[in-house]
Amino acid sequence: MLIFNLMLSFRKLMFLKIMMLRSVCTLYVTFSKLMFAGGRLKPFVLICTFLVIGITGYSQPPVPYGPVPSSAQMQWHETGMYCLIHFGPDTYTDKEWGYGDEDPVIFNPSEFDALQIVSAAKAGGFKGIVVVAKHHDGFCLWPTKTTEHNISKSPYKNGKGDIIREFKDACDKSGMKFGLYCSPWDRNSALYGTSAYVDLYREQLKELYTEYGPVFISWHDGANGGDGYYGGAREKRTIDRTTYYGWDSTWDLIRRLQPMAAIFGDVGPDVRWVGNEEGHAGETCWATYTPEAPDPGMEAANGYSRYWKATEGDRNGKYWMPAECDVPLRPGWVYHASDDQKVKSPYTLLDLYFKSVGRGAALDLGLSPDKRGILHENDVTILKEFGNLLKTAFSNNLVKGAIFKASDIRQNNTRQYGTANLTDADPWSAWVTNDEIKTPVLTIDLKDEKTFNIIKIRENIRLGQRIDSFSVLIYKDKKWQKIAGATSIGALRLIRLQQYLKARLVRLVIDKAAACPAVSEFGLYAEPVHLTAPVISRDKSGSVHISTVGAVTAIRYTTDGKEPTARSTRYSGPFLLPEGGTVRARAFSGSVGGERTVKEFGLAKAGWKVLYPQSNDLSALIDDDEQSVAGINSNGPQVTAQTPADVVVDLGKAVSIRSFSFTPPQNTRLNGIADKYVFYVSNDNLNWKAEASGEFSNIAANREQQHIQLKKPVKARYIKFSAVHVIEGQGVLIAEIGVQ
Ligand code: FUL
Repeated sequence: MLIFNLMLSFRKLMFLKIMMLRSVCTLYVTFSKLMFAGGRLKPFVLICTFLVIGITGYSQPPVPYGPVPSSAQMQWHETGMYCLIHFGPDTYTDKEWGYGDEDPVIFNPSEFDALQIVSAAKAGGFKGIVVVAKHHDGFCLWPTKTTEHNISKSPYKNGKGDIIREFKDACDKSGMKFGLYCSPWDRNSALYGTSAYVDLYREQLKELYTEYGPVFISWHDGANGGDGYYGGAREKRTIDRTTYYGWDSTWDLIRRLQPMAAIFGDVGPDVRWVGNEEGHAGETCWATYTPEAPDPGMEAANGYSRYWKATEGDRNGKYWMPAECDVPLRPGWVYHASDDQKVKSPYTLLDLYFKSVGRGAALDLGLSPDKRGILHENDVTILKEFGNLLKTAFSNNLVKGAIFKASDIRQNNTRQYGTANLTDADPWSAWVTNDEIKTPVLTIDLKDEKTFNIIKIRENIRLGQRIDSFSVLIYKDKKWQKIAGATSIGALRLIRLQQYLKARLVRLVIDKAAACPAVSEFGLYAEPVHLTAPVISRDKSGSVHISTVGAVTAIRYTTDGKEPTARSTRYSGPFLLPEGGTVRARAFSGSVGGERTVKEFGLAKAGWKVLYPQSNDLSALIDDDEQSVAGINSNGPQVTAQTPADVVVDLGKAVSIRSFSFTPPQNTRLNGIADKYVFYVSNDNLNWKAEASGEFSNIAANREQQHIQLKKPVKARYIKFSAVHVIEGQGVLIAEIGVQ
């Protein structure tokens, strides 16, 4: 041990000598240069500076590892969570994507209130908003000179309105950051597909970034090309998304006008799409990334593709290109009254927060003002509850005041690199070790036993992503026991334990690092105890089952639209709901109620039969289980992106149908995903009447159940779902078909 310590001291001494020597040389060179340049006082100042550095600790800063964030990316990391606002003609047509032929006259919000929307986002703990200034339908929410298809042609404020200005002012007023999303795909423009459109698109960006800055993010989505109005041509236009937009020049333009804006796109350049619209990054999620062409066969007809790697990033990626996780608060991005009960719950949002922000990415939550031009009451309440939850969960860092003992501190310089940096107000000041120490240990004495279920850790990302993996241990039963471990840290890593743990001594062990670690925060927290939302399901016979986990005294439910209270019907076993309806349920512990679940059911499928195609077993598409998938590829010739595939279902008896639903497979593949449909009904399985047709907009990215309302209710015994187009591949994959 003594020899080891002596060797260590010798190494440190040598290290110091080398450093001193290096500094002296540098000084000598500088000194000579200045002398040569005729400077008289400057060398003196330099000598003094050198002496000060020497006396105060000859600090040798750690060298960054790999790519590091730019200033624009740093401010984006610090923003962490923001909201994406979709509001425009689609709000009034009840669609996710407009075709481009919408009459501006339909855009006339009676109570538009940007401050109500921005304030609700702020109450939810979000730090900024991104407004969709133009979506795929091409309607511009600001009075642009680039196209007639804009707000000045709407009755809103007699054509004098400017939604972007109002949002911008509301952000300034409430201290929220502001960002913009101007869709490159424009289904209205006659020029789309030509180079003149690219010029026009850049002009739109120029207007936006000159008039409405500063923006913290410039958001660009990847849905490009397909059919549309295109100035009346009503045709399909295909572009080569890798070359058409000339993104490099567009990025240059944005950088010039908004140098502090992070540019978001499917593959960066500053922030990458995480690869799903479910709001979560991979369990491992590196901020570094090397974009590659999409996997072969993954390119979609409308330009969508899946970047499988994006969810995780690349450990030694070429660029600093962290992930953004976008997800709507409701099932879709645009307001639909039929989704009023489907707003994600505060605990669902908290879960997404852990899986996005807590994995070093950002959370971008979609908000959709309703036809009035404000957020629906349910959305406002949920945002507020989520904000409170977040605040409560992270209000008390249990390591404050604890005693920290690090196995190593860089050059023993506790002031600059010591453990006090782990809990100070600066999120990036860090505990750093000497270059050769890559697997240090930090022991924390909390002084008392404390209960926690959240572990928080951060790296000083200005020095790159240095740590490969780490473990957290507690001292229990006279030994150190591992309670958690993870890989990537980066800007933030939150670990949410399955259960609350009690400990006085906690240890952070860096298991592997590419360079000496620079840990800038360590925290332990306890989220409020809560009763989990029950799970509601219905079997094929029409029986509803409700279950929950944890210690509860009762589950209570309603089927009449009322909120379940401690006096509502107590669930004592499955009950029948063959005609469908809405079930609301909550767990109770005494009189304290947990989070509620709302589930809507259509007609039970007990007597249903798939009549066509007959060749294989297709019962999976009417088994009320969205995880089981039926494949149809035997519709005469092989089903391709152009050839329709039909499914005929016998409902057993004539029923009244208000709407039909279609559930795509719940995976992320594009193969076999229907994006255009016709829905027919019949009473004799011979004469068919088309009751609805259209596109499942955005189904490539968002796999929510599609709900199509018929113009008026019809009575029928047979239904036919015809997939007239699939995004990719041959054949159609269907998880579920239903009627309501
Ligand atoms: C996607 C769009 O196609 C969706 O409609 C939505 O705007 C989402 C945020 O981005 O690319």
